[in-house]
Amino acid sequence: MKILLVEPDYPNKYPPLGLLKIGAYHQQRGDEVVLYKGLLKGEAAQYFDRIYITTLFSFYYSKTIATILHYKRMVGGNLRRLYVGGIYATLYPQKIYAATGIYPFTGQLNRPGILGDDKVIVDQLAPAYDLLDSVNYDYALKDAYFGYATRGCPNTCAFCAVPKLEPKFIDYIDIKPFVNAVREKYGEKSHLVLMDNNVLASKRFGKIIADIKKLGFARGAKLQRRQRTVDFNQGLDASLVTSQNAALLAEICIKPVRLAYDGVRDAGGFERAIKRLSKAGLKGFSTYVLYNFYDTPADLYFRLDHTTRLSEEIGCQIYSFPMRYTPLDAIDRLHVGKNWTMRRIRGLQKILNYAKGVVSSRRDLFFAAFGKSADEFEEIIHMPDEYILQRNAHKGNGASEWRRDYRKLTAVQRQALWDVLADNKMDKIKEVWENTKDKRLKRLLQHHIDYPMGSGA
Ligand code: B12
Repeated sequence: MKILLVEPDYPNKYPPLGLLKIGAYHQQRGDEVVLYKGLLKGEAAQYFDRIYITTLFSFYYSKTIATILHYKRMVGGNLRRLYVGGIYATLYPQKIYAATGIYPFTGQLNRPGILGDDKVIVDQLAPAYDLLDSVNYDYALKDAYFGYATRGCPNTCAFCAVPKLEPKFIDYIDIKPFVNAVREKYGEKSHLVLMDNNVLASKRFGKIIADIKKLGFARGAKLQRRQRTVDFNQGLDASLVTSQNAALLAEICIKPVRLAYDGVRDAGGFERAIKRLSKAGLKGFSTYVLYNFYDTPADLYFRLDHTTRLSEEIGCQIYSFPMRYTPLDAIDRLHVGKNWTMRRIRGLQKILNYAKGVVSSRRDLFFAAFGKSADEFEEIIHMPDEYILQRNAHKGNGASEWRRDYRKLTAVQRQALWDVLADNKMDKIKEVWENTKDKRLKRLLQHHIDYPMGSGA
C-alpha cells in the first residue's frame, strides 16, 4: 500500500509521534510511507491507499478542519481511505464530524487489530524516526527518545484534558524495550523526554528511576562528551515531592526539573518542593505558571516574585514560564479570564518579549522587567507596547511622562483607563480621547494613539 501521513501545518517542535508509530506499523508490513506537513497539492498528490491525519491542540481548530477538508476533497467520495485521530479528535470527535462529515478515531492505538487484521499494538512500536529526514519541516527536537513511564493522572483538574485522553491511571510502563528498539533501529539518541502527566503519583516511581538509569541516563551521564538529559516535560506535581523521591530524582540526569505553580494557594507546597529538591542536590528548575484562569495579575506577580526570591534564598535557578490558560474546548486563543483583559494579556506578552520569553531567576532582572510590586506590574502592562518593549529608549521622556500621570490617577480614574484600554481597540481609545473632559486621561491616551498596537492579543 501507499500511505500518506499528514500533520496539519502546526508551528511545533515535537515530531508527531502518533503518526510516526503508524508509519512504523506500515513500514513493518512492507508499505511505502510518506510523511507530509500541511496540504499536499498538485502533481505530488497522487493516489494513496490510506491517508492518516493527526490532530493536536483545540485552539488549532481552523487549521485542523481546513486540513481534513483538503484531504477529503483529494480522496473524492472514498472516505474509507481517510483516517483522522490524535488529541483533538479524541477530545472533540463531534466537532470534527460536524465540520467535515468524518467521524474520527478516538483514543490511543493501544489494542491490536485497529489498523489491520493483526496482533500488533501500534502504540508500543518504535516511532519511524527515518520519516523525519524527508519531511518538509524541521522539528527541532529529534535527538531524543520520547515515551511514557505512566499514563493518565489520578487528579481531575478543571483546566486539564488528561482525564478525558487517558482516563485510567497506569502507574508503571517499562520504557526499556521501547527505548532499546529505537536504539537498535535508529542508533543512540542523546536525550530522554518523558511525557508523563504525573509521574510522582506512581507507587512504582523507584522502579521507573531504576529503568532510566539502566538505559544510560544516570546523573552526570554523557554521550560523546555531551551531557545527556532526562526531561519530564509535563512537570512534576510539587505537592507530591518528598525527600525520598527528590533523592531518587537526583540519581538521574534530569534537566531542568519542571514544576507547576498553578495558583497562590500552592505557595507552601511549591516552596517545600523546591527546598526538598534543592537539598537533594538539584539546582536547575523550570516552572509552569498558569495565568488567565481564576487568578488576578497580582496573583501572577506574587508567584513570579516568590519564585525569584526562592532562587536567591536557596542559591538555585528557577526560571518561570507563564502559561496562558485557554479553555479545553476553545477553538482559538482569544479567551480572557475574568480578572484579565486583552490589554493585560498583551502587556504581559510584551514584557515576556522584552525579557526574551522567560522570567529570569535573578531578582534585579525580574524587577526591571515586571516592576517592584504588583501595582507596578499592573502599571507596566497598561503602558503602550512600545514603552514596554523599548523602556530604556523612552525612559527620559514618553514612558516617564506616562507613568507620572498614571500614578496620579484616583482609583476610579485608573479603572476608567483600564476599561478604555481593555480590548486593545484603537477606535474606542480615539473616541474616549476625543470626548473626555479629563485632561490627565486624555494625555495618557495620547501616548497610546502615538504608539498604536494591533488589535487582539
Ligand atoms: C508533549 C506535549 C506538549 C509539547 C508539544 C507537543 C507537540 N506535539 O507539539 C509541549 C511541551 C511543547 C506542549 C505545550 C503545550 N501544551 Co501540551 N501536551 C503534550 C502531551 C503530554 C502529549 C502530546 C503529544 O504530542 N503526544 C504524542 C502522541 C503519540 O501521543 P498520543 O496522543 O497518545 O497518540 C496516540 C493517539 O492520539 C493516536 N493518534 C495520534 N494521531 C493519530 C492519527 C490517526 C489517524 C489515528 C488513527 C490515531 C492517532 O495514536 C497514538 C498512539 O496511541 C499532552 C498530554 C497527553 N498526555 O496527551 C499535552 C496537551 C496536548 N497539551 C496541552 C496544552 C494545553 C499545552 C499548552 C497550550 C499549554 C499552555 N497553556 O501553554 C502548550 C502549547 C504549546 C503551543 N504550541 O502553543 C493540552 C491540550 C488541551 C487542548 N484542549 O488542546 C494537553 C492535552 C495537556 C493537558 N494537560 O490538558 N505540550
